Amino acid sequence: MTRDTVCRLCSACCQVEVELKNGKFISAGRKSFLPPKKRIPCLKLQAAGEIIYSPDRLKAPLIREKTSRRDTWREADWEEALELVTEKFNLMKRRYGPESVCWLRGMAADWGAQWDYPNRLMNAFGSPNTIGNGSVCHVARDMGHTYTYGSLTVADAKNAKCVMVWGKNDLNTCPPAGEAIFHAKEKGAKLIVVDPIRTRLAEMADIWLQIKPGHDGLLAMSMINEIVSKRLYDKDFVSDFTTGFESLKTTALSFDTDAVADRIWLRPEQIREVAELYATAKPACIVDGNGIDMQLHVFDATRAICMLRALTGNLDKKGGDLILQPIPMHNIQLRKRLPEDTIPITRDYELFDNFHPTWGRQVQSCVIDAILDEKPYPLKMLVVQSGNPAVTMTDSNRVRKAFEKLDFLVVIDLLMNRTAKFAHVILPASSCFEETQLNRAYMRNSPAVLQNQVIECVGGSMPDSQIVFELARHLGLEKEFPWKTAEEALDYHLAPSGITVDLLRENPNGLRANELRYEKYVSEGFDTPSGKVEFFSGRLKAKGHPPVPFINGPPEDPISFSGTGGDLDMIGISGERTRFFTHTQFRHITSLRNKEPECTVNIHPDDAGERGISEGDTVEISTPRGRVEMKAAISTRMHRECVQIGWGWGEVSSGLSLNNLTDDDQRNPVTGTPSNRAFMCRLGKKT
Ligand SMILES: Nc1nc2c(c(=O)[nH]1)N[C@H]1C(S)=C(S)[C@@H](COP(=O)(O)OP(=O)(O)OC[C@H]3O[C@@H](n4cnc5c(=O)[nH]c(N)nc54)[C@H](O)[C@@H]3O)O[C@H]1N2
Ligand SMILES: Nc1nc2c(c(=O)[nH]1)N[C@H]1C(S)=C(S)[C@@H](COP(=O)(O)OP(=O)(O)OC[C@H]3O[C@@H](n4cnc5c(=O)[nH]c(N)nc54)[C@H](O)[C@@H]3O)O[C@H]1N2
Ligand code: SF4
Ligand SMILES: [Mo]
Repeated sequence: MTRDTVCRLCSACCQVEVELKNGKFISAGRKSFLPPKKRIPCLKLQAAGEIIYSPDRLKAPLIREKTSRRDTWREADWEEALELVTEKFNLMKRRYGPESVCWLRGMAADWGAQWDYPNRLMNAFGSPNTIGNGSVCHVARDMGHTYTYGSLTVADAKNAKCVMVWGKNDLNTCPPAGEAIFHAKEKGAKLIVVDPIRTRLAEMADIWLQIKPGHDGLLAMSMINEIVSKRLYDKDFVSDFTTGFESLKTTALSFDTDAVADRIWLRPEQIREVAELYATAKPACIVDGNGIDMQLHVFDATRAICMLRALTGNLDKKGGDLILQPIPMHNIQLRKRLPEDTIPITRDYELFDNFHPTWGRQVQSCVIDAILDEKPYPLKMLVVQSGNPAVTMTDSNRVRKAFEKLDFLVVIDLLMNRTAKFAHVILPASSCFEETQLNRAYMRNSPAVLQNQVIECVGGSMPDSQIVFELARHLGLEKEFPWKTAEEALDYHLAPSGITVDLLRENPNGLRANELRYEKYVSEGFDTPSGKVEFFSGRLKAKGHPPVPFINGPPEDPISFSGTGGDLDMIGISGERTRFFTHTQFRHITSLRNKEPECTVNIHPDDAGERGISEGDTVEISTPRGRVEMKAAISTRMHRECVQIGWGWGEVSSGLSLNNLTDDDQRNPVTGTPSNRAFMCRLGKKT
């Protein structure tokens, strides 16, 4: 028997068909518009059975017990565990106020319905502190898009004549998008890749820009300079649909291409060639990604890239970058329930907190600030859901100190991960094949496709939605959570669209609430205060932020620990992501681990030679925040003076945790983003 659903083993949210036997998951295949031979295989999906039925899955809630000699874990039933969590919620509320309780979200349960439920619960409970990890993932980029033209765009690579891939590696991280790029290339589209690493996509590219990490804003501004100076921009679009062109032009002129090229490890003629190709091959799209997300300049760099889309008239055109067409849904977060004067822990990032009606609060570093520095007030209790922040948050030492200081920590996860080891209660969640939900990818853009429960919950686990609903009932919030099932909740959520869960099940390949339309801005304008694309933003100016990206000219070095001097002479980066794992997940899955048994650091042969490092040697990498030790892999995929450090291995051993090295002091002033992916470091052979 086969069933359709959406895989959520990573955030690509692929549509899949699952093979079942006697109610058990046997295998799954990804749907694709390409014939089977041309598809990009997903090894994680091939290992889904092993992941679902892993003996490491938690089978019952666990409660920490203190004995005179050590802490142990005891299995409990759901009722007892939820009672205990409820008692602590209420205790904190009485002692310190409801805002002392915070819900911290990782990426694994998705940002759609599964993000709305805890927001609703916490708002109804009285705490504004439901915090996601969007400051280090794509939400900061989403804000850059939204502030420029009112919406995130998606690249229509399949129909493009030129695809510019900027800090994204879809062959590993999003196979459906990777296949669209393959298809376009086969039909003759030009491919430009901007990436410090020679990825497989970079090898396929017509032009590969091996940019200095963290410097993408400079490249975008000098491309704007080239396009404006050579009058390659779309004059009609600029005059009819944009504001602030003259201010952008003046700013861009200070990004002299020769000077920029010199700073970012490129040749001036490469920048000129790319600017010309991108501006003249129509339609062209830009696929932007996580390579830009963890940069200190993420907001301005993203805005500058968005402005390239607008200048060239590629917005909302077939083969260009499409403005989203979300399905109409209720906003169920109950944010307005909080008193007007409620202060969230993210209060310094007010614009980011409010740029979108449902993204909510996403500056995760503020959680650690509030626990350690007790500002704006102390956080005493944390619920961590579907994340492993002990490994994935910036500056692991600081995170560890914060977790040790908490009065109470609840973790909702499939496994006993490194974060759960700090917890007082662990609640076992079900995997994506065991629950029904609607993912953000399918809420924010049509068609809507259902993630459909295809097997019973494994062991004593419970789907994330049910855990939130049950906790809400224990907290006396049944009025806000009248739903018994995910289906009931989704039907309410979806009501404005006329779509129901039953209809979605009848249409497993998705339902559109509205037909696909291009150039919607002609009749509707853009969803910005001026109704136009804003090269100059009055909203930003009013709050003291640069109204035009990089309005003060080329910025100082944006990599953390720059200027510290001494022997911090290498740039450490985390990227590209591997095909076999999702962040810290799946290292316990034998078939995947066999493909990549250990963590390595890629080093250019010249840098290795200078330090007497050979292939397989153990090397030490350190920064003022901490150190890691791992095996050296010598490779020309890297630029000189740059090392690529394996990502996500901190789950296996804390000595392999890349975030031992990262800095959380310097952050983007709008989005609170630290420079997680690029930092100065020392490299040496372990003696
Ligand atoms: N230095 C540096 N830092 C980074 C990054 C980087 O590249 N470099 N990347 C950043 C990015 S983009 C992101 S998104 C974050 C990722 O950070 P996290 O979200 O913390 O990452 P994961 O390791 O994927 O942790 C997911 C956890 O959720 C559990 N899980 C899986 N499925 C479910 C489910 O359905 N329900 C529940 N309750 N739990 C589930 C898994 O077992 C795992 O323990 O890290 C960020 N941090
Ligand atoms: N297999 C797998 N798939 C995943 C994930 C996973 O962990 N594993 N995680 C999921 C999540 S949460 C996310 S956010 C997405 C991310 O998906 P992508 O956006 O594709 O993320 P990465 O592969 O981390 O980075 C993309 C590229 O950016 C490059 N890069 C690094 N630094 C820079 C820089 O300074 N400038 C530029 N221009 N490029 C740079 C990297 O070398 C890499 O090739 O993937 C999702 N899918
Ligand atoms: S890429 Fe991610 S979402 Fe898609 S099938 Fe593979 S693991 Fe699942
Ligand atoms: Mo992410």
